[in-house]
Amino acid sequence: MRRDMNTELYDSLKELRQHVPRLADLLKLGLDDEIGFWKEVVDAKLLSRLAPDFPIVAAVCGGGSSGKSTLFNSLVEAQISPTGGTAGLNRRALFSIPAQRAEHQELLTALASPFKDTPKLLKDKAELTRTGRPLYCTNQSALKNLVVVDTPDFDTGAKGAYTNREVTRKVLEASDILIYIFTNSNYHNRDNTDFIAQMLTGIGKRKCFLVYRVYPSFTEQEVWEHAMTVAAGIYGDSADRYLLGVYRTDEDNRVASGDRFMECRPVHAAGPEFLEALQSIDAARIRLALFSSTLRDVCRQAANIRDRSQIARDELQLYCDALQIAQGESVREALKNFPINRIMHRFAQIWAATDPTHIKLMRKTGSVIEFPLKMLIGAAVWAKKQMSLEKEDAALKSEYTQKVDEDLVTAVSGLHRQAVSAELVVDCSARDQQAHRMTNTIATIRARDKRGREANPFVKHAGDGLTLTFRIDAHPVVHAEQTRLMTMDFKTVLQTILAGKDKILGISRDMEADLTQLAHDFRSQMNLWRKLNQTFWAFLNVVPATVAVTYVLSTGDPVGGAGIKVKLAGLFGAKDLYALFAIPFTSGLKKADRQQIEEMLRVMLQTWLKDKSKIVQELFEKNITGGMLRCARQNSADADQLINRIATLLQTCKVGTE
Ligand SMILES: Nc1nc2c(ncn2[C@@H]2O[C@H](COP(=O)(O)OP(=O)(O)O)[C@@H](O)[C@H]2O)c(=O)[nH]1
Ligand SMILES: [Mg+2]
Repeated sequence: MRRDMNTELYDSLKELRQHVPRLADLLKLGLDDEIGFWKEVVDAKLLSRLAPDFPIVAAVCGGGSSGKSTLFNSLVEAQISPTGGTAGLNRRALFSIPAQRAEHQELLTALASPFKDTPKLLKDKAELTRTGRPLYCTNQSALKNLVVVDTPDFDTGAKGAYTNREVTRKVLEASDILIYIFTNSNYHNRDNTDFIAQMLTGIGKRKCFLVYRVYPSFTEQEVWEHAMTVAAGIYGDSADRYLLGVYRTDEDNRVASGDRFMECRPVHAAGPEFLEALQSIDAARIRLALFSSTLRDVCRQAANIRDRSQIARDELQLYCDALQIAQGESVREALKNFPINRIMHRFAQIWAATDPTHIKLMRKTGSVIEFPLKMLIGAAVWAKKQMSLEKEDAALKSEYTQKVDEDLVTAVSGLHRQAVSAELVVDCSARDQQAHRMTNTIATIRARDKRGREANPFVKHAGDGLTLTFRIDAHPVVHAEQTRLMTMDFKTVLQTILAGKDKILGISRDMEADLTQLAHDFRSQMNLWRKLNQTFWAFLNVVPATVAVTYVLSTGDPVGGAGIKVKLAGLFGAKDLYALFAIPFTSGLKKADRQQIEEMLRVMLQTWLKDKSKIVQELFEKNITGGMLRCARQNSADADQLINRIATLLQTCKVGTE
């Protein structure tokens, strides 16, 4: 059960380690130092140690000549570490690793992670007396899951300074538990225990076995009392919580001469044998306890980065929305002139071609046209334009082409300027869906962001309360794309877009289909009488007096590929309609007829706008905004997934620390 939990925690942490830096990078949080530090802690302090099969690391420590090296050799069952006067001052850490695991280079590195250096195989015992990277040896001891470390001597050196202070700290940091050995001559030496206590305060308290090297004549009571002095020296009042066991090893000359290994026995006869106690250590639990505060810190930092990412993701969304609004504006700018002449012309052709046979017949005889209407339109116009479905006038064509050119240049310049700008400024109708979404996003950001920034993102109601102005900083995620766009020659961008304008001028296959559908819809809406309605038909043949009209959209809806809701204001009102077709206002079209014609024009414009918007939008995205939008959308979607995943992982890690 515990092992499983440990595995789950380990796996979650490992995944977290991948996702957090990736998330920060996706959203360009710019926290490289912070993230770098976080990764280091996770790798060195947690991941390397929490792997479920990671051996228990026990540091043998104590004052000089207490018998550390002798105990170390006894535990690994080999005379490896030099003991006694011949040893000189031990200056390096010596890791003894079960032989079958010594092959794993990563394990070696992980074991010595505080040293930031992989241990080197001990070849010559004299190496121990020189400073340098940690050393290791292999052992064949029965304790397959135990790594024992011989700690350098840390007694006070000159002027109260501790020799090997740093190496000792690193050894203790690398260890899960301590085996503290002391003798009758140093058990009351506060310098030694204070030093250890001080070290443990910095790196986290390790639990400890006490080993008292003592004369056989000492009673259990004496041994216990002296041991408690040491325990209190290291752990103060909380010694109980940290003591794993108290053992004695009786002075023995055969041990001193290297003929025997030390033997440790429990001070209280009922206690478990030393090796047994070592073997039954619950590594997972000890490590969790040891690293829970580090784990909590790491999780807190990860949660913080996730929170900041959420804000950055929202800001990115906001920028994306604003850029789309800016693009929509430019698309409309490019399509400011509706080629009413051309579209009506084409629609009349379609209408005629799809007329039922009997109507075609009636039309030929001219009997569908009523007198007042003939008057209204004017005989001359009628004669000239009736059924004039031949080729479009070349002059009209070039006039419209020129308008489109001008509109495109204005639109492209505007969009390009917005796209490379450090701040997007867009206006939007307050009733607009997109405006709504952006306002909500801004509110969410404000609520989440404790930095209390006011200036950006920014939204302001215009005096009329109907228009919103958004000012949105260019998001770091699109900076690279902005730079790319800026280094491109603007004239080339413009030329490329202008080169694609043929698609704007022509009537696409899609639009043909839409117009045919439109004709069908109109016809099916009319009753039999309406089918004969001369006004409608006559009207289709009155080619408008102008090549193109500038229309006004009353909504700020973004122009997207699908379904545009266009409301036209002011243009096709009663008077405008007459003006458009050069019909005298006094001729008095029936209200119903006028409404029908208006409706037809509205739908035609809408059909055209839908078709062309898509084309222009594609042109703009291909040449200006596409890279930015793609990158923003992709990163935003990826970040979203990571944010959710990180939340789940943090949950698992939190359970792990409880
Ligand atoms: N008489 C006796 N001497 C011991 C025993 N254990 C260690 N020593 C001696 O105590 C001295 C210091 O031991 P050592 O392991 O080098 O201590 P370290 O400096 O803490 O590593 C050496 O001369 C050892 O031979 C023991 O059980 N009995
Ligand atoms: Mg030694």
